[in-house]
Amino acid sequence: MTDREDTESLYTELTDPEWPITRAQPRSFFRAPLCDDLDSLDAEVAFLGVPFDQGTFGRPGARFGPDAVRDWPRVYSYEDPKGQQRQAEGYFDIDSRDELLRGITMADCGNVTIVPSEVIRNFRKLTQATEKIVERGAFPVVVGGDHAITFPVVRGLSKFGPLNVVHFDAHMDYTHETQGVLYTHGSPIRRCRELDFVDHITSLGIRSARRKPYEESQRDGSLIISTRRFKELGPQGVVDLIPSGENLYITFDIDVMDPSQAPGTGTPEVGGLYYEDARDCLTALVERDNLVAFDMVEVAPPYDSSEITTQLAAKLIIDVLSTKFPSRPAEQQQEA
Ligand SMILES: [Mn+2]
Repeated sequence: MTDREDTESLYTELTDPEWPITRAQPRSFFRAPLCDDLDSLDAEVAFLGVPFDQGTFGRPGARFGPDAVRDWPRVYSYEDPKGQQRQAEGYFDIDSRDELLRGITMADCGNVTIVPSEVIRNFRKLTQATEKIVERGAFPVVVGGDHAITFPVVRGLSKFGPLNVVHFDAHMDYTHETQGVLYTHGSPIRRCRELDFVDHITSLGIRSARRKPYEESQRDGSLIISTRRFKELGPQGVVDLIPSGENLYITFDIDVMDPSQAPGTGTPEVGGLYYEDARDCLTALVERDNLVAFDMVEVAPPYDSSEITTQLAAKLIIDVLSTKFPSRPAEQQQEA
């Protein structure tokens, strides 16, 4: 059939037999299949949403982050109209002329069941969910939520100690306590520092800091690279300064990005990273070290413009995953 005949037949037949005329496919990250029971999780990559912004001082809204990233329509790895395919068909990349993530198995494990005003209980659930995901041998990708969620995730990764943490953020997030409260989005890196199995911590892209947490982070041995220094060094120069360890966790606060590219966040700061800076630094780190889990936090859709912040978050997740999990050859896809 010629292309023209094909086009005509599509008009005359009105429906494509491959696609149902209605579809009740649930929203999921990159249209991955759902997993409703962590004890039977069977996938290489496990997405977990944490619709929590009870740790936010100023502008809330990050609780809508997970579903906004799920709904980002143009970056997806599964095209199966019935949503039942186990392995990703992949996401076509114009630079490599190949699909990214082809043949990788992914699952959307849904959201942690957040309850209002019960921060400790919510965090316990998140730690348990993280532990179950790694027990099942899957790679957790946790989508927040505000930055307070990073501590309960990292707490669930003790089997990977010694664990290095690389933290992308405009802010230090190293405040010990605020009016006696330990679990805000101003403290997650400080809480991670208190975990015995966490080894070295690096904070990248910092440009809004106060003296006390800065000096405390220096006392505690953290490496801080400001946005200005990041731009002087370039992404590879930054990676060369970061100590390499046995295992790596990356926490990515979207406010590290320049607000022109990521306005949809509670605490934007002028003068941030651009997409290529962040992508090249992330992929160089993931190529060098053994990344064991990853979070993307502080995407706050109520402040977004044209969904560009959600798009950026979705794209960076794909960049990290496709570096960590190279595509399988097309012919192996069925057997893998
Ligand atoms: Mn942060």
